[in-house]
Amino acid sequence: MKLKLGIIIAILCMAIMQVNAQETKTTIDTVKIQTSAKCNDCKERLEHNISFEKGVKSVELDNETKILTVVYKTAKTNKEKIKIAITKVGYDADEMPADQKAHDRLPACCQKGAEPH
Ligand SMILES: [Cu+2]
Repeated sequence: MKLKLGIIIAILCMAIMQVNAQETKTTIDTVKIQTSAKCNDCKERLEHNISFEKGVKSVELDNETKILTVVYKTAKTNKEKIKIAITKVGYDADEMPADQKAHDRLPACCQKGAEPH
């Protein structure tokens, strides 16, 4: 009887450990990154490009603040990588300046000196 109970406890412990292991694998985090987006085209461009980044689950740019909210899997990517991806689309990401070549390829109205529209 004692042995049976021991086995049941052991199985339960293993099951709990397995659940924990799965949780750490799929931990989801959210970051908010200030971008230099100007208009709705910028919003679409950023959301479209960043949504294809590895580990990114959802992307949304706030039209008022131009803050990009990114939900991502911590095992696949991190805030630094997401910011680099934003700079490669041609926009500033927090303190990280836009990739100059990518920025210069943007339509003039979407570049940093442009008036918001
Ligand atoms: Cu734009």
